[in-house]
Amino acid sequence: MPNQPLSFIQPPPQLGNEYRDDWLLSAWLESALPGPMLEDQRDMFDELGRRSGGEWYRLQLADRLNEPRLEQWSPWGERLDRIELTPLWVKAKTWAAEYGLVATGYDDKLGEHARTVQFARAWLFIPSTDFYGCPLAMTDGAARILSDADNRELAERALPHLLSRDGETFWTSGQWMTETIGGSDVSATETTAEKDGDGRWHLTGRKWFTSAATSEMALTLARPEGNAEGSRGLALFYVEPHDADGRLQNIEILRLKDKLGTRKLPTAELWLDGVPATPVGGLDRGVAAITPMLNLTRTWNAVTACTLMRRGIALATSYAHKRRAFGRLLIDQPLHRQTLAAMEADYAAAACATLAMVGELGRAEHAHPGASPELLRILTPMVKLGTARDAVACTSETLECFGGAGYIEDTGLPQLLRDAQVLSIWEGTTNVLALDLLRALAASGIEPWLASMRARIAPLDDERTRELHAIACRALEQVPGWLDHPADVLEANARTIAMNLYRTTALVELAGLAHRSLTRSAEPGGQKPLTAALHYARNRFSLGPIDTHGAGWSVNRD
Ligand code: UCC
Repeated sequence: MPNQPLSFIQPPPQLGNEYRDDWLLSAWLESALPGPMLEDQRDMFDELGRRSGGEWYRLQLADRLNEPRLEQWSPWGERLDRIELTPLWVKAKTWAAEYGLVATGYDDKLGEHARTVQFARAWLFIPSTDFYGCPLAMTDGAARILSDADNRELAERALPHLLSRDGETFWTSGQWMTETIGGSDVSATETTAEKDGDGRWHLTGRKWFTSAATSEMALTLARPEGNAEGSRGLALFYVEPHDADGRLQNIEILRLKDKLGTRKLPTAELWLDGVPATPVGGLDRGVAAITPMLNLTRTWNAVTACTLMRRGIALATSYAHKRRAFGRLLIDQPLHRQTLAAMEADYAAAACATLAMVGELGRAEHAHPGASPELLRILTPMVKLGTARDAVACTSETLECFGGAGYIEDTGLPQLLRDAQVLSIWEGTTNVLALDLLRALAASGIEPWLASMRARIAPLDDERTRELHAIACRALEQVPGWLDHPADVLEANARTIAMNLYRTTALVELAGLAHRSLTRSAEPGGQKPLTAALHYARNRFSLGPIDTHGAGWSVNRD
């Protein structure tokens, strides 16, 4: 029997050019970027799309079993603490630099569109490079903080590396926040900062979860001696973990973390034993000082969520054109088509909410007359939490689209779901972000968001998009009712409120894209956003009820 030729071999799914095949991303870029700018960028998008669906995807599959390795000791007893990265990760650093995946966000020639161009490139890079987006996210956050900080010396030292387009000189940055006592509640950070006789600072403590531990620099929090407890007593420090010979300076790598997913990331537990460090700014308000980095890593998190959804859909759609069951291709079976359509509608909605947030980020950073920093502050936690949960659902559905094959490791499919699961945990869990959204709403009120939504739906009141307009209007009418409650009711319902606002944002942005695409193009491709928007509005869009009675929130207290 083993030598018998198999009567049937299932052709695997294949990817094409991930830029050309992603109608949503193309439609968004067409409507968001000025024509000449899009023409300038198109070759690079095309190249990234080709490599993402070809060479990089194949490398990712070939690299499947490789993981970073920690070499702690030499055979002769010398402490080494060296991390060997996976082959794909080693290459990804050069590609990231050469495609300007961080630098483009700071390219003043692109003005308020710099973030859209940057994240469009990242969109294509991320799903084929084993979460190399993680160090890029933190690098972006560090570049933002150092660009804005009043610390010329640090900016002059690090920024040319963080924004380099040359793999040899490009640096990535870590973000060392999490400690055993403080994962979500960072204010409890135990790491201390001490000044020596020469005025230099040294940090001591255990950092429990430091992703990309091989980075050339990191931003981290520590409590200067004598400072008060709580987040205001923390300060933000800059650290270069290695000396000129590439040896760790006063840092021990205790272990690499044994994680459910993102296993190519060398996430480590570190012991800081008097590490030399430089304050980025003042010696207090450290949590507030690091929030620009947090908000950027949350933006990357949302982009990553969309790209994993898109990758799952691309693979499942390809497979549906190759897999025959019950006498027909899957793509010809109405229920399977409906499943794929739902995934695509969810992706389109998540992507529009995310790209709208990215556009808002670009406008805010360039002080564009239409910018609203308050709106951006509201959108960031909302879109991060919503897209993360959508990505987990969509990648889970992806696996089901393959039946048993989706559960088999060497198809490379289970990694999608494992990786997606991190998105709703790191950079703030769903609940932490829902509370952060309430914090943002307490500061600005809901008006910046409501004004933006109203402005976006106004043009939809025409023949082709009237149904979408009506559904969006009904949702907006309910918003004041979600928010008009005492603080304890708001807190208990923060997640429902956040998801309702996220879904409404996603619907409005997708409907807006549908309208702009119809107006611009009479070609059949111009209809796709409308089809997805109608499917989303009719079948996927649902709003949760606010629990004002406390039945849910008093569960299991006794
Ligand atoms: O380190 C990590 C591993 C890296 C992995 C990188 C992944 C990249 C993914 C990319 C995809 C590929 S993960 C670390 C993750 N940890 C977190 O995200 C922390 C989660 N916890 C929170 O977000 C909490 O809400 C805290 C820590 C921010 C709460 O801090 P406090 O101090 O208890 O709360 P406060 O007092 O409300 O906030 C302190 C100040 C306030 O300002 P002031 O002092 O002016 O009143 C807040 O308004 O910070 C302000 N603030 C913010 N400002 C708090 N959050 C924000 C915000 N998001 N934006 C602006």
